[in-house]
Amino acid sequence: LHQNFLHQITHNFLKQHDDRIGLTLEAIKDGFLDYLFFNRGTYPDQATDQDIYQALAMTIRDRLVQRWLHTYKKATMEKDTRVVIYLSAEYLMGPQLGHNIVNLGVREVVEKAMNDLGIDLQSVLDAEVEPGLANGGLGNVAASYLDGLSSLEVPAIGYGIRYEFGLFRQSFSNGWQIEETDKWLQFGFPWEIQQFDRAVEIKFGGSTQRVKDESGNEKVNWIPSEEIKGIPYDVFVPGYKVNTVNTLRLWKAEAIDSFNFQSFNVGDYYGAVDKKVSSENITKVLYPNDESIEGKILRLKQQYFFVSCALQDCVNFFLESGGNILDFHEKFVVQLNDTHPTIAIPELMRILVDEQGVAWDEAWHITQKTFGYTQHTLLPEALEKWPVGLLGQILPRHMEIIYDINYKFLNLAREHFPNHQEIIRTLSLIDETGEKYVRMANLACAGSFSINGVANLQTELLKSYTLKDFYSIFPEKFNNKTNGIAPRRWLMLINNRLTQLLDDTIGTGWEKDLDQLKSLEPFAENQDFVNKWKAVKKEIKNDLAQRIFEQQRVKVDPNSMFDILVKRIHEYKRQHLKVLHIISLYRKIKDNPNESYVPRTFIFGGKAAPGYRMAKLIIKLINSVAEVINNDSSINDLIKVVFIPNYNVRNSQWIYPAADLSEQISTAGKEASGTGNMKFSVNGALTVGTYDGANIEIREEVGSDNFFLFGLKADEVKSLKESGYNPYTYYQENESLRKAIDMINHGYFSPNERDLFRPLTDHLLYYDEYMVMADFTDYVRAQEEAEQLWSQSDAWAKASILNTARMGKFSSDRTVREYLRDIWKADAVEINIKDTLH
Ligand code: T68
Repeated sequence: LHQNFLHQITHNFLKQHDDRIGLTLEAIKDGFLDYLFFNRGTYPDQATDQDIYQALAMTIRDRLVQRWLHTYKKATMEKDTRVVIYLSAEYLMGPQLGHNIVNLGVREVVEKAMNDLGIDLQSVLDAEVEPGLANGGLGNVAASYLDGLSSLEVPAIGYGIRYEFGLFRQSFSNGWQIEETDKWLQFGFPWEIQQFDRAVEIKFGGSTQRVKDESGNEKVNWIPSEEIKGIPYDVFVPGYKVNTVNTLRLWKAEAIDSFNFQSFNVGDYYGAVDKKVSSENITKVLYPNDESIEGKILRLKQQYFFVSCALQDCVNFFLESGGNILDFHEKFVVQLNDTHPTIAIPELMRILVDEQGVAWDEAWHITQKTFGYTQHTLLPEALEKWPVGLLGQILPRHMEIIYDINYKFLNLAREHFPNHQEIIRTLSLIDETGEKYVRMANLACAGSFSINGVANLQTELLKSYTLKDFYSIFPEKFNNKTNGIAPRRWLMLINNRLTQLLDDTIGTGWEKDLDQLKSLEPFAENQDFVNKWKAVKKEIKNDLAQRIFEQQRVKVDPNSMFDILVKRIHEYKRQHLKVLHIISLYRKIKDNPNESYVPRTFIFGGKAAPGYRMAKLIIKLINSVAEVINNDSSINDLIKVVFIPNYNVRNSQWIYPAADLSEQISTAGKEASGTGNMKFSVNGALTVGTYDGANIEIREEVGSDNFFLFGLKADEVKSLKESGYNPYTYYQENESLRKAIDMINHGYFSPNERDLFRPLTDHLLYYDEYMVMADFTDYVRAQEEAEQLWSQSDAWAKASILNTARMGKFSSDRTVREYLRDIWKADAVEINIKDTLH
């Protein structure tokens, strides 16, 4: 019966094939009007922006369903197809409509379809509320690697959490950051499909019990105190102009109905409702801290929740497809995006040993062959650890397993380091220096076959400091995978003007093979092309200037140098170094009004973690400085300062293409890689940056003439610190630095509250952990170098062209290929959409 039914719908389906999923102008128009009428219940002339967006989104989604179904089937129903599993607590997906239109290769036809109906495509794209499922860079790489895997036609599934509230929305009140809930789901998210039949159950708490099975072997039972359900929602991840559409499967927590009934029967209605609410809390909100951890029970529950959902899902479909559990690691490779999903290691052990009856040593072998671990940080405070008591209370069985892993691991470590008790203590999965903690990075290193950093310098620093002892035991596990960015989103989609110019000049093909941009190099010498380049840049800057005026009523001059610093606000990223530079420039202009200056627009964007006081004070300082400078008529609009609120993917898409100068000014040895640096440079911005993270590799590629380097190197930072760093001496010795700090301290930017910024300036003068003071002089020198080049506008344009031309290395396709070659070892699988439905 089932087969007949399938044939029937297949037949009907193919009959209507072109109407429903065709990519012609007519098919897209029809699909759109159909959705507008039947799904949104409206006519084109009465439709709201949201109606139009939703109808077009559904029309595009229709074109992905068949491709997705077939890719999904290959990945899950064929036991021999190797699948890359990506586990990440965050995905920075960005707006989906424009991206999916680009990847389907239908940008022009959709634009025409909309035009024919009197609709401007850009305004439709603007109506999308982007999914707020990430803090920043770490989520961005997760999203771009899924895009890369799809584009390279490799079957993959990303697993994550469907946070109901994403990263908070930022606004300013009197210059201070205000956080509001991000209700990104309130109009519905047209790109997801709920898969109720693949729900799984997740346990928490309770205790364990040793029992004997039928054959007399001891086995462990976990008797939980709480059980909830995980419901998957699938988001499509189409590759660029290929049939592969991979799956991002996000999990939502729900209560198990039976719990409610039990309480209801004894009359405790409110108790039952409480239970339901508290289970659903698990996936309510994304924790807004990047680069630091909050030891919240709910966060640990989130981590375990999605990881257990993911592994159960994989085990289920592998066994359903006839796979043998002992081959788990042949079917899957599971990449851990930082330590957040590391509880997957004991969870897989639990599933294998307790549920599948695999012997411990064999299970450990499978586990170690399954996981790869990516490390994204160099900050000690970002290394996750969980109190043993808390972990044992939420996950009693996992705590036992971690102890067992540790026991065996430390025996191995002792063979490498006999009589080195100190080293054994640092290697231990348990930190026993005070309150006991589980060190998640150590667990990740012990339980995976690959450990990688995200840029050369970071990987080297991991090997020689952070994970030094692991490196001496397992040198073969360590490797570097320098981050990359998705060229389809970060160049094609966001910079249509430049894309047209590139296509007209070097032809297409570079979108899938970014190294082809190299053929742009000779055009840097061609005056005609240089003029076109400048004209395009000017138009893009006009667009941004207009947006800034509409949003903030600040007039900025598109002919000025757009000098941009956008990223999370953090002391190590040193937004305050930039502010000191701006203040000193402002002072200089006021003191010497008759000299000539390069007109500049300083643009900031970025959110501060809500509990990070210093970062919030930095935001207030930037806004206060902007207020004073923008309203000072004596400086003739020579400089302007703008802080664009609520920096997110959508806003960033306007910002990157418009930049002349990209600020990448972290203290050397602190930024693991950075990816914003790549987005700027590929769009033709020059970088002023420290010798840190991927800046080093960008400079190597684009050439030192086309990059303004400054500041201490990582080893110099370290030795200066060791030799006793005294920031106050820089204040004494550098007049313009002193004047800038004095202006802040004298209340120039906070006349009603002179001491407002004292905590910040005191910190700089007497502590300055991130060496802002030490790098100031050289930073100003690099800025002056940038101004000199800017004054020769053709030379600047040439350097800008060479930046774009030489950024091929930083395509995420290159990074994904390296992961595939060295770690994932999975092949491309062609998805043939004609035959599979039969
Ligand atoms: C970033 N890390 C690195 N973390 O800072 C950046 N952390 O250098 C690198 O380019 C990027 O990862 C990609 O490799 C983050 O973005 C987080 O967002 C984060 C979130 C929660 C907890 C800890």
